Amino acid sequence: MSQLKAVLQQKIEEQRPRTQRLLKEFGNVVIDQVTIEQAIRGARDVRCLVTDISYLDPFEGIRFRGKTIPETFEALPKAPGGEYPTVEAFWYFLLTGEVPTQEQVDEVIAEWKERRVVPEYVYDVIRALPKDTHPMTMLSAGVLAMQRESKFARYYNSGEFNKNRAWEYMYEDASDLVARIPMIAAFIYRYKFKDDVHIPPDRDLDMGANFAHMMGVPKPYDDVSRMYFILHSDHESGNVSAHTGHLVASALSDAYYAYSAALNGLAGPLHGLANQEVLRWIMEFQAKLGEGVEPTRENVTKALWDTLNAGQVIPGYGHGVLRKTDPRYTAQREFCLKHMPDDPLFKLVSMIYEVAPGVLMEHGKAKNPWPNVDAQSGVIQWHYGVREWDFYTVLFGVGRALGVMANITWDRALGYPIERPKSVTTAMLEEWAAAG
Ligand code: AMX
Repeated sequence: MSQLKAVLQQKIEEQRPRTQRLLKEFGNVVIDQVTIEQAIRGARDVRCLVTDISYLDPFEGIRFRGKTIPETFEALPKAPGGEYPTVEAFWYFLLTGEVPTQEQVDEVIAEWKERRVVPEYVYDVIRALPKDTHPMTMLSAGVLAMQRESKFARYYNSGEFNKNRAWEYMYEDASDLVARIPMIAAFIYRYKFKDDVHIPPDRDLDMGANFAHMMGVPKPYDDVSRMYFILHSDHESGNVSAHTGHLVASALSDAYYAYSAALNGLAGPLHGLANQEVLRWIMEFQAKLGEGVEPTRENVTKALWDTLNAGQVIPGYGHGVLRKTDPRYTAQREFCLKHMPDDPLFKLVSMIYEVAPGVLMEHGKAKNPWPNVDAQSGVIQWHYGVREWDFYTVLFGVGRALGVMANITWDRALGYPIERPKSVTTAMLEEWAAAG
């Protein structure tokens, strides 16, 4: 058994009695109430999900396993010659809550090289789609096609299914999926945008560096990839992609079914697709401005108001939980300030950052006028030559797999049941409203 799996098993054995005790002794303790508004408006802020992988404070932002983004970057072993931790180190940390040693990281890196082989039929499925199909559809279809490989599904059908051991098979699928999804993503990129000419993987490289290599983008894109996948991994359980993954897996659907579904949610413009929307907005703005005309506070302000007055949202701004600038935005901004401070698009994004919160406050609708992760991420991709913005949500999907896969492994470990919230009718709400 790998060190990661052994440590995970130990953590699971320590955690199970805590969950059991809460259920048996304190199951009736009330932790929230639900208002009519929350029932109608997307269950916002209702506390009814449990995860230890990450926690999102509205003002502080995300903590992965108790650590802020800077603390996470600081604590984990870095890739050789890189500024950021390897994705493999982060995976170990997300699953176990422990900072791995270099030796433990090396073991995961070696394991992923074995796991990452994608069956050829997955690529055939993607190739069978019309070439102008959205890359997110291709990714979701590729992941779904791979369901045939599920060790969890095979175990379930073996006649020996034991709930206590289900996590082991989910862990196998989860590990295969996180190792394979960057391969599928790089394939989609080169199939769609680089004349179907592919670059074989390099056995000497960790996941982030190998992804950059297969994309055909030189350094520091290896570090960009590591940073990007870590930042996009998890944002507690309630967001559309994480929640979808958790929900689908709760029916004992395997990791491939669950993650294909999660990707379909990520593909929505109010969620992951917002990063592509940000780039589209910026390009439309520049086109309207005309060749050689500099963006100014005045013309950016006007463009933002034009968007709002047309009844559209400003992509990359606002959030369901956050009430300040997203630290994932800040982390990427710091990268830009260090590596590409003079990039014209970065300057424009910075100008939008100066102006948009004020505009949104004056507009008076958004509860959070500050930027989220998507406001900054596309600009970095653009800078390093990945300019096909249709592809950006696929990158998000590669990163988000880490969080969803860690969560559904733990879901099975802790024996979480099928998820099934209760609905009520409008007439019932009216009755309760009348009764005060
Ligand atoms: N521009 C314009 N209006 C906005 C807005 C924005 N960026 N953000 C919120 N609003 C509006 C909402 O549309 C809503 O209007 P309505 O009352 O007419 O329906 C009102 O403000 C209140 O919304 P809210 O409670 O502040 O936000 P929410 O929790 O309902 O939605 C989110 C959150 C992210 C969907 C929303 O802020 C939004 O649409 N932002 C733009 C898209 C985006 O950046 N999405 C990415 C989020 C991060 C991610 O998941 N990747």
